[in-house]
Amino acid sequence: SAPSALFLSHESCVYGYSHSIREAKTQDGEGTFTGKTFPTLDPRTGEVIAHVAEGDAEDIDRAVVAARQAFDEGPWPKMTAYERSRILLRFADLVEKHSDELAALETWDNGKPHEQAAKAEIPMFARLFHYYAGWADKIHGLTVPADGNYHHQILHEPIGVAGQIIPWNFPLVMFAWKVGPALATGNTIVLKSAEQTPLTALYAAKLLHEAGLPPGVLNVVSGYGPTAGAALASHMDVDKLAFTGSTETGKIVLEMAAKSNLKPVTLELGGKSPFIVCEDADVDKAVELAHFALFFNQGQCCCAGSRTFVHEKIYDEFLEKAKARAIRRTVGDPFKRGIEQGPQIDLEQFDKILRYIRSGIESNATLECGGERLGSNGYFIQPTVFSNVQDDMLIAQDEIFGPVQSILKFKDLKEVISRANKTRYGLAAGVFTQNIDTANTLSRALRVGTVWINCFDVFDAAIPFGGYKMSGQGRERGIYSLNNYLQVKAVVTPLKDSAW
Ligand code: TXE
Repeated sequence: SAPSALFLSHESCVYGYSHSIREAKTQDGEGTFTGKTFPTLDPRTGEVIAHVAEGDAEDIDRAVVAARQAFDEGPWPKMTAYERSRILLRFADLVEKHSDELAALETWDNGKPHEQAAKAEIPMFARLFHYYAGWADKIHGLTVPADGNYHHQILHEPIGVAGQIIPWNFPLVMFAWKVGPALATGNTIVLKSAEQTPLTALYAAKLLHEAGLPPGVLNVVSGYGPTAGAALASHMDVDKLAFTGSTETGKIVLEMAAKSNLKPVTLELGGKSPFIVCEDADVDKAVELAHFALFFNQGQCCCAGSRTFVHEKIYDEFLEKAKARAIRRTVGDPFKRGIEQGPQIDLEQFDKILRYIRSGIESNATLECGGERLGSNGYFIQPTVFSNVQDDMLIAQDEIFGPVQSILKFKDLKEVISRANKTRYGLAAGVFTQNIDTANTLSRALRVGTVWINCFDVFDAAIPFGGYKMSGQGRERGIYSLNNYLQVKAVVTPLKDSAW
């Protein structure tokens, strides 16, 4: 019979979660095809948390076969929508019940502050599934009064087997953005988690199974991008691909999708979001929000406000206060109370961020504070602030994905609009002003998928998220995300004149 998930096994878990993780094997107890494993590391120390079964192309293939069988033979797509909704609701309730384990695993595998995981991300994860459970029985087509003596029906059908590739910065939230709409619309799934953070996807899959999700509907494969990820993107029997990650890899998977079976692709990619502080801003509040916009989640957010544009009239005061705030930021063990910043995800990202800091110094931006690793263990980086940043510097153009704030000075609105838009990205923007006209002008002029005015990183299950330009294609969350997983079928039937 089709396995409900392909995963894990193997020892060496601490904290008492080993039991749950070990349980998360395939239903029939199979391991991966090759029997290979890879270690997942604790970013606080670089030590191994667990060895995870390493899925490769053959495992993706088995997972796709299982998902196809579950799609074709049911019961999932053929269940009543209400039954599907009930399973999703039960899952969301189980998430709430197991929120302690999920939050601890998320922090352990990712390094994010435990308070953030426990108070914001796990509740958001459950909320997303409550939201999508609500959609399951409200998805329907149309009847259209088209020309001619015909009955025109438009059916909205599940697309089939969805391939989903997710990153490591918000492992559970990314899981929900992808799995939620795909399940609500009646699809089956093969999901490849990020190799840095495989644990919570496995735990969530186990809970979905417990909630009553039938075998084969969700198949989680842990593994690497160029092997498992590439096999999924180029698979001939996957009907749709959803990807979140770097713009570079986004281009690769789009090409693979085109070269294989032309599966439609949604992409949520990198960003270089402007955060614009206007001259009328309350400086203290603007400093705090700009700090949050950049440093939240160790700076590892696709929508991070990574270009802080400050009006020249308040620039000096803002700079002093932004620097003081960064120096005050508490960095350390993410399991400790009051810690605002944990370690970066891994050595590769850690090195990348330090390289960008060196590039900022070499290009003559002014290093106001930070700039170095913190301690000698794990992947901690000092909160770093650069001033005197110019648009053409690498630190103002590339996604650093770390705790590095770049502050730029501007004179007027026209200028800042043009500079804010002068990037290959278009994911989000922040605007800080007390003037409604300025807010309206900027929100219309900025070529980005989300504009936050006097707030930042406000996320809601019902509000679409996605990018302009090279930040992606399509939208996730909200009503828009459902269409990513639906086919549209027109059914035309002649009407008998005599029937009228
Ligand atoms: O990303 P990748 P990485 C950005 C951020 C970061 C940079 C690199 O700037 O510094 O990307 O991070 C899978 N075929 N973002 O290397 O490679 C991979 O296994 C198929 C922004 O982690 O894009 C993982 O599951 N799949 C971002 C996922 O793609 C492949 C979040 C993301 O990895 C693959 C993360 C391949 N050839 C990083 N290669 C955001 N938008 O939030 C890799 N993968």
